[in-house]
Amino acid sequence: MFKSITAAIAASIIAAGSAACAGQTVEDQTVEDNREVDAASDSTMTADQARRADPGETDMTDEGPAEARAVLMDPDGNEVGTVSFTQTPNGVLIRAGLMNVPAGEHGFHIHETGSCSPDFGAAGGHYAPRSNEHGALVDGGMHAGDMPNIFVSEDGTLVTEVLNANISLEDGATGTLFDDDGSAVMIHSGPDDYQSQPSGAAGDRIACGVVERM
Ligand SMILES: [Cu+2]
Repeated sequence: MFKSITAAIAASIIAAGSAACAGQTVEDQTVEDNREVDAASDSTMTADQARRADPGETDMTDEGPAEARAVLMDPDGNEVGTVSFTQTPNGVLIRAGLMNVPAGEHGFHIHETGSCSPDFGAAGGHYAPRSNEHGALVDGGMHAGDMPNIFVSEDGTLVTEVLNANISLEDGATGTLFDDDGSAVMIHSGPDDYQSQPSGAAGDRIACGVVERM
């Protein structure tokens, strides 16, 4: 926020200068610019929230990763898409862009270990740092890594977003994807039923990607 106020003040100085050149009164310009500064002061965002809400500034900080990415591979080693993660004040926004995935409904999870080799079993179970049960339909649920099913088009593509409020990209946070052994994204052959233990009876693991800091 300090930066935006500073920018507003700097803009006011420049604008005042050019207004004077253009023959307008400097006084008029100053009233208008004061309004800008007031508007910035009225904001209830904390400086930290403001920084995170602005992707342009997020990359300039050194307070931990705000973005991450996983490249998904099928069991034959072919790339089938990318999943990107962006920290927000309300959770992690996840965007998946897929291709060459079988059409239909698929379970889509964060798994507990950041490994997809020698096979996708290396990713372990669902990421569950709070030891919840599996599934949104279950009392005592759900795993932090549980997310809604995805629906892939007939042509094998999908672009979708989901906000996961139970995970974080921040070091040391409960639910961080960057714990000691990392995390992986998984797509299953069938849908998650949101209640079967321990993983929603979603079938085989058909795509896996290790979550990596950006
Ligand atoms: Cu899974």
